[in-house]
Amino acid sequence: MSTMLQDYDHLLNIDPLSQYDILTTNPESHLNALGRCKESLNGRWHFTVDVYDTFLRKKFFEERVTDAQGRALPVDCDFDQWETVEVPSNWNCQKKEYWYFEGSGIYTRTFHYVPKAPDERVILHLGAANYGCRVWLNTRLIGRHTGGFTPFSVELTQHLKPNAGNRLILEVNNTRSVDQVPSLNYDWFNYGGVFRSVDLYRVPACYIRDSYIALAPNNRYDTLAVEITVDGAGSGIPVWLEIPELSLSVMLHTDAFGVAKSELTAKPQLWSPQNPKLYRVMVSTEGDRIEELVGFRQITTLGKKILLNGQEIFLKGVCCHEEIPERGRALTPADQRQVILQAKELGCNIMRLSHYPHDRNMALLADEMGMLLWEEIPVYWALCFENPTTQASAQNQMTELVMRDRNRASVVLWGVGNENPDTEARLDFMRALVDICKRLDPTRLTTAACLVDIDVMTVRDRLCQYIDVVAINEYYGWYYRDYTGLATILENTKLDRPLVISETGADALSGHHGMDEELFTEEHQAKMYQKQLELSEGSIQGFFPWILYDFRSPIRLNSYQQGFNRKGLISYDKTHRKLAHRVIQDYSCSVKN
Ligand code: GCB
Repeated sequence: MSTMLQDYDHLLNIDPLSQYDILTTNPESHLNALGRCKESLNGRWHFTVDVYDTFLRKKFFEERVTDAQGRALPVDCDFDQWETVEVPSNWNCQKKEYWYFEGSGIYTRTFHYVPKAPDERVILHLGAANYGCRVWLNTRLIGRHTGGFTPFSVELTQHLKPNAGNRLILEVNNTRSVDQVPSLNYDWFNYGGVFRSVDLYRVPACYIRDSYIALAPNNRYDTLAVEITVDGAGSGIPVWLEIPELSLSVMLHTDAFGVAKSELTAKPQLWSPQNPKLYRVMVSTEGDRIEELVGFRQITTLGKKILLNGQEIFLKGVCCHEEIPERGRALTPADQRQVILQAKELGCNIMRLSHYPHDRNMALLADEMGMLLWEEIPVYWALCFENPTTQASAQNQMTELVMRDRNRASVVLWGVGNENPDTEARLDFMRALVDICKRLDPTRLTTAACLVDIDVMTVRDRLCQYIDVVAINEYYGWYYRDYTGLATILENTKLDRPLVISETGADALSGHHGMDEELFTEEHQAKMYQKQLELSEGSIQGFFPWILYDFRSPIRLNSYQQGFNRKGLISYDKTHRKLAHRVIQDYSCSVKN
């Protein structure tokens, strides 16, 4: 009878799924310090889409193998007979039938666990799963995460079976919902699934969970601020930090919270796009050791100027989504390198990784290749700003992003939002995000793409006073045909801090030519950029064309678009450079930094 009730739960007006919402992971307790050995769980996983959430309703994760009569149970589920898909990947790209699927997908695999040390802890780390993810190990629900683009980790130790097969199940759900971040409506494709790496880390009982090192924000360039968090430690545990090239080798001690903090004298060569100098930084405790490459630089503002290492810099930017034909958001390191190279070819010194956190490797590559980054979370258009669930999700995502990338010299801007209407609730919401950035990372600037108030033709978003760099998205020459509006806005906007154009653009179908007043031609797009650059010259501290590549967007429905936003300077397949590409290239060459 009780099994029957599960099938009729909707008649009883209860939500049997809500019981799976209780476990959440604390964003500040994730394993962030990854510069150590890992065991990859990438590869083929058994997979099914689960349209009615039957897996949860019928508790298939309990994996009862036989009943009293010896029958194989559950009757309707047989993990090992499911098809297999590649992890990481977006399920939309795995099979034609899954292209528009929004709902739950279940991934499962087993792995053999052989302990290597008596006190070892095992941590599962996921690069990203869009949007919600629940994790089961050997029939137990052990973790839950929301937010489709940031990493999270779950400790497996307590529930692992040594010297035996262990079953891992990930239930990932990409259903759009009004209280999420992003919400129901946005201008990109909602790829679902586990699309970044899944790894196991073996760590000792006391392990280095996080290590944060940067030039102290004092404008002197001779002090490094370090903060190392040791999980499982009390006070007085020794922690060593070494930077051989700076002849730096110090021993610190943890406080009662397991945190070792200090300021150290050192004068590193400064990182910049022209000289992306990285230092090998080693952190160790008695039983643990991590190593990563870190660059040191200062990013500050002075009045309207943006300063990199004390020198004024104009941000020659470009925006970019994370997408590759046929594979959705599952870019390989070679794809990522190509993206940065193509931004460099355009003459950029900064990329806006819009509108959500891109893969962690982008920032590692940008560090190595000398590209500045603006990173952001999908606080995009209208959200339920007054809703505590939405607030918690945005704060989680912001925390996870900052924690993930605060050692990356390339990252100079944290973006807290994009085109959000100025209301009281939204202002509080955004201020909380700015506070998180400043608390976790006082060394970088904050920004947001603000709305222009077209009634009074100026930027008067109240958020401007809380962010370091004000950014505006404006589409004069496209959504507004008359360019003069741009000149008026720039003239009317009186700010005491830097202003950048964080987006502007026009759709052009790759290879479609015509007169420069004809919409959707490459000529029109090129002309639009010429006008924009002319009109904004001298009034801004940065310019970010929207966008490097065409991208998929189900809200773009005319005959030129057909499911794509065509504002790319380069075609969707990343091969054809449109005419506007040359305009931006020439412009970038002409701006000297
Ligand atoms: C915007 C949005 C961006 C869109 C773009 C457009 O303002 O921030 O996500 O894709 O405009 O093409 O309309």
